[in-house]
Amino acid sequence: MDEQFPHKEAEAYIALGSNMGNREQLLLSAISLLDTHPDVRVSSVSGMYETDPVGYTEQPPFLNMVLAVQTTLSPLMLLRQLLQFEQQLGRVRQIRWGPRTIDLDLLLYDNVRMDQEELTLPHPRMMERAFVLVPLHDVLDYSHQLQQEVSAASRVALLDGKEGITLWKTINWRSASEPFES
Ligand code: X6L
Ligand code: MG
Ligand code: MG
Repeated sequence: MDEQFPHKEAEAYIALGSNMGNREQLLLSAISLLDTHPDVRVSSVSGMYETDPVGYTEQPPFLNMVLAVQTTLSPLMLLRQLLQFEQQLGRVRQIRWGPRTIDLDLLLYDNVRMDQEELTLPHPRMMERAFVLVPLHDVLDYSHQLQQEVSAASRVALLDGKEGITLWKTINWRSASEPFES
């Protein structure tokens, strides 16, 4: 057993998006920041998808992906850590729904349901966003109660074809971060 955390470890899913600067490097930096945090371990990484912008469409295409993480942080502490990492990676909030170096959204935290001003779980709009559902489908734990719903919705989104989502590349996070067997 390789138990980094002794107890109260939760599984959370985080959506990443970037459409400014070196998008791929920004996503990789965000993964690295998360995995380096003592109370977070990145357990699974989706494909990296290039996606047409939605909401505000007059902006460059995004790279989007989703991570599964194991964490001992509470949902609110995890959210605040994500916002701090956004700052660290140069996020400046200008136009609503506008271009950003990095966006880190907390989608799911175990089976927690909460509706507070600071945080709503599950993410209230994730089921409508193919750029979230398709990568989430890559990493979602099959034991999760939402899996069937996400699976169906992402299949619809992909078959639909009009969503503008293409696989950009696949990265092997574990082998990239642990290149040598010892
Ligand atoms: C009508 C009104 C239809 C608003 C859609 C959808 C607004 C998504 C905002 C909407 C609406 C959002 C990303 C993005 C944004 C991203 C891609 C948002 C916030 N973030 N497009 N647009 N990837 N492809 O990460 O999600 S802005
Ligand atoms: Mg977002
Ligand atoms: Mg956000």
